[in-house]
Amino acid sequence: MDKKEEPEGFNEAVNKAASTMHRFPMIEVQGVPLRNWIAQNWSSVSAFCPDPSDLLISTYPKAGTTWAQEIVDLLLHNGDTEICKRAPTPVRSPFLEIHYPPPIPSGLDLLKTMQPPRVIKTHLPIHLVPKGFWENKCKVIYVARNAKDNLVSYYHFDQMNLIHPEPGSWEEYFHKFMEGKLHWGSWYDHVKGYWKEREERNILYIFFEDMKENPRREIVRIMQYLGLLLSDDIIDKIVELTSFNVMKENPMANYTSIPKVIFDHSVSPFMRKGEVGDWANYFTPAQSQMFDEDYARQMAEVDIPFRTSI
Ligand code: PPS
Repeated sequence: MDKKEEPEGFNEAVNKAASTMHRFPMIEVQGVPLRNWIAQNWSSVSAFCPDPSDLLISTYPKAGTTWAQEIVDLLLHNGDTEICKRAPTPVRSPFLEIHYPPPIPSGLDLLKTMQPPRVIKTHLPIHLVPKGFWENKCKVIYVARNAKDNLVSYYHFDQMNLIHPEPGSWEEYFHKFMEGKLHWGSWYDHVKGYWKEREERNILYIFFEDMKENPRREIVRIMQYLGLLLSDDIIDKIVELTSFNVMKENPMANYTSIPKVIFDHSVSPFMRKGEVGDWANYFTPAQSQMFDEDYARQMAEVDIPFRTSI
């Protein structure tokens, strides 16, 4: 790995601060629960001003962020495997709002060391995205995943992510999801917020299920949105390199580089299953019915074509 692109002492700082790491509480920012460290640094996140050439990849957590980040990095580097293994995902494509106890570097610290154009990740709902992204007309890719699979994936993640609040039982988590009481708030508000603004703000809105069904088609959509034109062979190569099985084995894309005091992959791997329809292994028929009724209420004002199977 190019020394310059290693996280600026990130792992060392986390390991030194290991005894202070725990499941941090959340504090609401404009009605959205965020980690206390993010909330306490909110003014600097909100003031971040991107370059017009910066690209934002936005998602509700566990909707396919890492997948989209890998696709974009490969597209921007013409499918060059070596370049795309220069650093782990969060270093190649920093996480805008992320903050930890100091002196662990934040996403903003990392962004300051990089020259535009940068590929920036966020989980912020649209109303919390720093206004500079809109003023500078940055491109924004939004990936959405059907609520049931998103919930199941987030449930497993909150078990292995040791700095997120305790997930509790499946039943408890199921209710917290519907009530928007998880990190980054309501899935329903998140997907609706970007959906309503997608035309006005030139947001490329894509679905996890479409990416699974026909990854090539969706990669081409992303390529076109970015104004790139790659050869068919390179596109085929990117389809292969961003398949679940290849990314799961790629240490620069599977989050195994993150210290164990944060991510414990022995509890549940970050690259867990990568499927559509896994929810059916967790939802009881009664939960599914309750969820569907609540979903119909919360999503009544929009018609977003989510699919829970393909
Ligand atoms: S995070 O923490 O919010 O950035 O997580 P995120 O990357 O959004 O979501 C992780 C889930 O995406 C799955 N994933 C993939 N699925 C299919 N193909 C590829 N290439 C791929 N890469 C990541 C990952 O396995 C998580 O979903 P689950 O259902 O838990 O397996």
